[in-house]
Amino acid sequence: MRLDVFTLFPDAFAWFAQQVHVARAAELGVDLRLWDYRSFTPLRHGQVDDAPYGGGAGMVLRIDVVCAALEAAFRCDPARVADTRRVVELTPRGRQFDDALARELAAGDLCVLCGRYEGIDERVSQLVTDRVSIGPYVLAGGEIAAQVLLDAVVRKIDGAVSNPDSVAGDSFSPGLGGSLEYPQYTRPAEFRGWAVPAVLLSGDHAAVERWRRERLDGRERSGQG
Ligand code: 6GU
Repeated sequence: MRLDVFTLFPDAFAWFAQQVHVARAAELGVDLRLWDYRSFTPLRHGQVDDAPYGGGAGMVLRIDVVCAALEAAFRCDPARVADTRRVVELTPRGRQFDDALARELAAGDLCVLCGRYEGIDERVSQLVTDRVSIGPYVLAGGEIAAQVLLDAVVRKIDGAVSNPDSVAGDSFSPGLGGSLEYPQYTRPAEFRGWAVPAVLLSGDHAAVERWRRERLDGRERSGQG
């Protein structure tokens, strides 16, 4: 499986690439490649962005720069890259990312385009299969969003997480019927007077199961209650 990431800040992915499940995926043949738009720009002085037509604040990543990077990486017409893989643009205007989409994106080769500044020229829509946001708020760039997406996608790759039960039981996964995981405790059994629920220490597996089932979907209340 190929995972190609296009970014102006490849260094931002160094920590991510070292995560245990990502390193494990690499051993299983997942080929993570980071591409710097700036290395492929056809413009002088490494220029990658420009002012928006119609005026307004900020700078927009140029479509010719994005195309040049895709062409160099895949050695084909940039508009054809989407014929063989999902091509995801990360943008706050995209469809909200969730567990089901993570599962879909893990099923084959994946190409991820990070935006910066005010985003990528809208004509990037000619190149992508998906436009994805990680939530209803605006980040300065797509790099953190890409790592959120890739972290979740790599977890779905068979063998990337050593204990498969750990992925099957993830919050929001079909294994939990889309629910959140139950609460977890570990030693000490009591600390500062804060006790672990007695049922978890009882050794009664059926009772533990029942207790956990009752606590699925224990969504935390927001500040407003
Ligand atoms: Cl994918 N990008 C940016 N810049 N902001 C976001 C986002 C993406 N998802 C939520 N906010």
